[in-house]
Amino acid sequence: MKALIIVDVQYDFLPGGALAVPDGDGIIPIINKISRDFDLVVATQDWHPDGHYSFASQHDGYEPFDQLELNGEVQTLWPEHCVQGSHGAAFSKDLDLKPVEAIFRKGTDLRIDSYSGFFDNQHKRTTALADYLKAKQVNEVFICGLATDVCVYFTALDALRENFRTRLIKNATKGLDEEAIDNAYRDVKKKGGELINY
Ligand code: VGL
Ligand code: ZN
Repeated sequence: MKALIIVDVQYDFLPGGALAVPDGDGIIPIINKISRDFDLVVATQDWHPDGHYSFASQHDGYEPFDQLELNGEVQTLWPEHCVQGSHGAAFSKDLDLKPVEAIFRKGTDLRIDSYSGFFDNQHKRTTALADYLKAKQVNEVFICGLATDVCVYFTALDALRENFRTRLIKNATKGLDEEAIDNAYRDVKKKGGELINY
């Protein structure tokens, strides 16, 4: 059984948003078309409490995209984005949510960031996405959405770790940084994932 995972198609990651992915909106019609072909479609939603530690504004002297060490891990600092209940955290109205059976929210712990739709960045807390998919007899996942080099990438890595056959749909994902996107593609392939165009 195959499932489509739609990652973070939220206003803050779209043009005009706080952490906009250039041309991020271009993938929405493609996702809407693809999602009709799947028996199971789920979505992830970045959903941070106000004052989340991943926000540069929480760290004196730091700017968005700077890095610092948090809980022993390197954390990239971001502009404030996807604050719970805000417009920026909402799914784009252009994304067809009708086929989406379940939504997995992440980044809800004030102190720990979560790029992957499966686990937080420290692999301490699960969203239960893997158990959900396994309970539905899913063994293959297709991943699309935003941003290729951040949440799509880490979701793909965890899907591989959870032993799903993992395909990343290149023409239905957009990223922030060209070099990071290339590295993400290469790493997903190296770890046994497949890159496809749909
Ligand atoms: C994301 C940075 C911070 C993403 C989420 O959805 O790719 N990127 N939070
Ligand atoms: Zn975030």
